[in-house]
Amino acid sequence: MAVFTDVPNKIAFEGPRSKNPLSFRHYDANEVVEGKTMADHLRFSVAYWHTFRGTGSDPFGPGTAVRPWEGPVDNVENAVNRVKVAFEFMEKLGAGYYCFHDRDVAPEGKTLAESHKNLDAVVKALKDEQQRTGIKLLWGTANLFSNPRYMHGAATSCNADTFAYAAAQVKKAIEVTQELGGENYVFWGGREGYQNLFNTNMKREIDHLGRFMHMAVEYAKEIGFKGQFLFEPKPKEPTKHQYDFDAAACIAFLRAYGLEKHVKLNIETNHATLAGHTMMHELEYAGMQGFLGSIDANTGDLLLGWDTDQFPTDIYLTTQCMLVILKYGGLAPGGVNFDAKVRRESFEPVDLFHAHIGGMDAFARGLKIAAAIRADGQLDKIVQERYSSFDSGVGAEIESGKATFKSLEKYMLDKGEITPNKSGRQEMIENLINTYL
Ligand code: XLS
Ligand code: NI
Ligand code: NI
Repeated sequence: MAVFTDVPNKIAFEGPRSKNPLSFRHYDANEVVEGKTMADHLRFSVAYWHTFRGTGSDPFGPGTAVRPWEGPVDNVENAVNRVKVAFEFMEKLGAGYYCFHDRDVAPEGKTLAESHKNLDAVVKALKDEQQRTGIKLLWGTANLFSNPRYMHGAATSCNADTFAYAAAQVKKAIEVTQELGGENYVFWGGREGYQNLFNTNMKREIDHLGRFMHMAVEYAKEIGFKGQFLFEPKPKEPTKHQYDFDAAACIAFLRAYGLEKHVKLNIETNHATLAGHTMMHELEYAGMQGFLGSIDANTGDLLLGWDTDQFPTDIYLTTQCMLVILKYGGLAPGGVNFDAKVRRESFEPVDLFHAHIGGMDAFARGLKIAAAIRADGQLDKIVQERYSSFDSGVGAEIESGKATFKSLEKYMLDKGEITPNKSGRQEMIENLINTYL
């Protein structure tokens, strides 16, 4: 049963002057930028949870979304039917990848064994559709936050049985990710944090999280799962404080627990802004430390204080993202996953197309603009010049480790005063960036 009958079989690239809202104006999958196709740079992925399971509910009311593929009961038969709808959507859109949590694709059973069985049945359907369409799994993950058993968290729960249940669930999720050829596996903390420090043993909880991730790494090795593990920073929501606060906190955690060789980061825009950072900051921080793995592309509403998960349409934002991503050599085996949902008022199925088309076009423009900035080289030159005092003389001695406090004191006593500072030229640089937009 085809669902998106009012949408053409393929969303086509029609160029910037197109008046057709169901076309790409900028995303041309085969266009080559810096020696690679746009499709290979961007590796767009659809988030199963938002796009096929999102209802538009919010704390003030139930869902509004019209989703003809959601039957009255959530059973395996319906889940398998939904798989066909999902692949119809992704095929028409021309996204090469998708991502899911175990519980997005298959209903939870009454027992763990039943849940495993449900998942296996749906994974079979996913595999068939992957083979039919060539669409691939960017990453899999486990939902360790919706079921009431995870009220205190999963790997950081105060209840050892909850830890055990989460471990069993992640074991299975890694297995199905491997079965589907998933290129990555994501840990997002869900409820791994605290509401109140008076009842929390933070040291024990974070130690448990470290142990949990080691078990995952060990199991992956045991079964030969070659995908990249990713850790997704988020500072708060639903908890007051999440242990995976931001890129810096996640990297410190991975290093402290000896996981730095096995896990990279999945950086999400709205999580960056919740942490009081920009997405560019988070990408740069992860990139400079060698931890840039993948991104969850969305955006928040800066007037609202929560994870609104909107589709990214701001070209300034996508330009900043692509500048940093190109600088660090791209995202593969990661990609650009739209961890984003349509607004509650955009309740029709076709709105899902408008949303993804907008996000893909915004990233295509960001990619082209970033490539133009890099080709022009002015920005690079400004930054290089800004630090040029470290290229030779005393600066080079500082960087190479040759200089000491003693040698620098002698140098300054001889010299007397510093070489005059130069302007940071921030406004001029901001004007320069605008000339490429
Ligand atoms: C929630 C997270 C979540 C992860 C996957 O805020 O972004 O969707 O990406 O568990
Ligand atoms: Ni996310
Ligand atoms: Ni999020």
